[in-house]
Amino acid sequence: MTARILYALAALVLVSTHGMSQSDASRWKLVWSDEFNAVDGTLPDPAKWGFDVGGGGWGNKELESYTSRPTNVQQRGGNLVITALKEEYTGKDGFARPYTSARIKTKELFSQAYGRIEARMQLPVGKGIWPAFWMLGDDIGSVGWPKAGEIDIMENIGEAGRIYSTLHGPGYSGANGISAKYDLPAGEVVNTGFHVYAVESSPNNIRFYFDDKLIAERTPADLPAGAKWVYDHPFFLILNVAVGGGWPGYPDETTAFPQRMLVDYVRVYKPAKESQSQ
Ligand SMILES: [Ca+2]
Repeated sequence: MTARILYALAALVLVSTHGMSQSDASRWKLVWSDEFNAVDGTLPDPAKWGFDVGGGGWGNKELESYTSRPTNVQQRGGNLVITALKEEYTGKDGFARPYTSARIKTKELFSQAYGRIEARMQLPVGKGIWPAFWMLGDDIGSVGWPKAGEIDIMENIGEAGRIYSTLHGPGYSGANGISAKYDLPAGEVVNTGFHVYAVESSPNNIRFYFDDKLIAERTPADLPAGAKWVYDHPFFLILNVAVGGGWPGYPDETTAFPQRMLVDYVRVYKPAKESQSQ
């Protein structure tokens, strides 16, 4: 066996350990990605990501001010690093808030309906620390929230062995979102290594994955009677680490700072054959 063949086999093994099996890989065609491999200290690529900045709670009674400073968000060591800091910071609104962090989005830069969206991440875990990888319908500017739809691929609220995947839409938003709680296999945690968090969607079907494990499959039958399925249009991507909020609660003396979310990559796929049934 030549070295080249050995190398090719090793590469296949590596691909298969990153959350997508080889049979899955043949089903999907990569259409957008950010590998976050730029020079250490650089901000996210402005051609791919914009910032949400400021405070005010973001509708969730959060405590942080989001900034676009490298101290809160930068590429380093091949990862995007979002860092939540305990520091008093006064934003443009003139209010001093006790924490800073970052929230980036592909709004007006990239959105897609259907396909597979995945991120390989190591999460921060602590009381009141709320990392998330999620999507909003790109018609939010015209129809508003929650009519635009929200797909929360991964949220963590301070439990190292547990994540949530949730749909929000009209009539089932906020605390009434259609949520799935996923407990990791015994002994596994989200904050000491990388895992792949993914969603696969097709008309009237959304499936959430942790590594290669199915967390939940959603269809219009899962919604409250008469509620509208609002996921058959393009969505943009969001990555953030919130500090505090009505759902996760608030930092206490057990919460260490800084808290860092590491994102090795975000990749978006379409079906390899557009006509292929999902
Ligand atoms: Ca990377």
